[in-house]
Amino acid sequence: MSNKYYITTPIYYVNDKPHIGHAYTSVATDFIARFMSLRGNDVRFQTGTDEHGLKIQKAADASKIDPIHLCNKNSQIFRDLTVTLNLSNDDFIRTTEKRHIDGASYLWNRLYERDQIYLGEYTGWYSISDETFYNEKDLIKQDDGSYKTVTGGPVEWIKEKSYFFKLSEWSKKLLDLYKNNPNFVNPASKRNEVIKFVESGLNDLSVSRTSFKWGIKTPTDVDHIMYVWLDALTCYANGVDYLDDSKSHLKEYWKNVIHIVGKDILRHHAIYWPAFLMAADLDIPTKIFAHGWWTNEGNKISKSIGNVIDPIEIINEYGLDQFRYFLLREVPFGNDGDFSKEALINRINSDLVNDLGNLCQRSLTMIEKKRDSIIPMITKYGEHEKSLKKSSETVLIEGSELINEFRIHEYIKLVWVHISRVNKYFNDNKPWELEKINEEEFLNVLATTAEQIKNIAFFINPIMPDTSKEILKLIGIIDASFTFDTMNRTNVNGNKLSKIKHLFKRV
Ligand code: ME8
Repeated sequence: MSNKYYITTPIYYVNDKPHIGHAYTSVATDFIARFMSLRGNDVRFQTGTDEHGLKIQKAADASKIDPIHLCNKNSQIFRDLTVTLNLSNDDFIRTTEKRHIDGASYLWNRLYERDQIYLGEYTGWYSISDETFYNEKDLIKQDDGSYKTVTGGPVEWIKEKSYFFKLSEWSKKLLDLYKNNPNFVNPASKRNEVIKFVESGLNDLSVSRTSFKWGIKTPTDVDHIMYVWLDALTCYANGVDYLDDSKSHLKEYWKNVIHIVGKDILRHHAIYWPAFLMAADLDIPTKIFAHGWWTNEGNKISKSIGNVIDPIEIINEYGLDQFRYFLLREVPFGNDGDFSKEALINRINSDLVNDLGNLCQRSLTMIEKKRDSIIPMITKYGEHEKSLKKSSETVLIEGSELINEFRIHEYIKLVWVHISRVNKYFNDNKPWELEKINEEEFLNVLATTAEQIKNIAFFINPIMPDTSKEILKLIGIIDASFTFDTMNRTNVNGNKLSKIKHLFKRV
């Protein structure tokens, strides 16, 4: 099996302002990408912006500007967000780029040539806010007789000429796919929802529009533009040149594809996307993971309530790594979560300041003061030192298994169990007393603690990449390549510390 992995996050709708959901999808995907690199996989990570559709055309019309100008401006806001969040993405694709338009057209042609697309007329419910067609049975009836989607958006009745994709013909193949690859849709609860939806019967899918212009013209009929989801989903394949006939080396990444998405867009990724690909005789992704949604202090986040959480404000107030840690640690990946400042502050003060910050501060300051900043040598592996070594190895082995199952918050818990063991080792050995009675033991405790601080810096790298670098810098490691292999080969004994400073501020 190839060591190359392609990890993707959904491309952001350029019409919205960045909110906590965008930050969450991206940071969680970044975690997975960084963790897999850490354990030696060759990872490619892509994000980008989704720029077509009626919503964008309407917004551009309202501001009397060309849609592409609105897209240019808003896409840059999201590109800046990837920097603010310290994402390790290799690519940022825009659906208005030529490579994307060419790829989407390539897929359309393949579907058309294989007789998977036919011309008809669409009459039914459409939600502009979700850019999604709905069956009446999947909508919620309001007191005034109108309908709303589960995400709360209004729907309108539309009637227009449209090309249809023969989705109904793919039900059996899709059900076989879920049955034969139980890990295709994750977590299991979401897989069951997808299976139920497909079992309830799939209608053919309207895949083109004629009532507005802001989209990719279908290559077989210039009066139609592609349905925005057919267009957008191809961004994943286009980022690695999969939808063209070139000999690009990036195509190799299409062998192991992991899509991380929010639960609201699981249907598009777990049903439409593999159906399009299978119908075009193309390879499908390996895994799809759907994460939950965040609420704000117990309330659904919505523009109309005005309680949208701006990730940049939180980062400015509390710090980036604090925010990343909170997002990943607070909620089991796959579940819904509630954002509250109180919960964020608790995590910062207890896990970051008390546990991790204090460990580094106390032990390294002792090396600074008592050993002129030179980390001593480990001279003995007694029972306690061996058990710390074992605890660290457990993080490596069990951690990797947990991440294979996307159990991010449990990995973090495991790392924190290790941190508390190192803290306990330091406390129980009382180096401040040992110094006076047994110098060799004293130095061994400092050296062992520093060695474990190095390991911890690697373990936290996918969660808090800046803090990870900062800790390594403190113990004299600069420009480390972030792999567990480097961790195992790097020795800190004899290193000179750089000037000690607090890693986290108590809130
Ligand atoms: O869906 N909590 O883009 P998007 C958690 N362009 N996650 C949330 C959230 C919340 N409150 N609100 C949104 C799109 N998200 C499409 C994707 S991919 C080919 C096209 C998540 O900008 C949402 O689930 O509306 C999605 O994963 C991501 O934010 C981007 O949403």
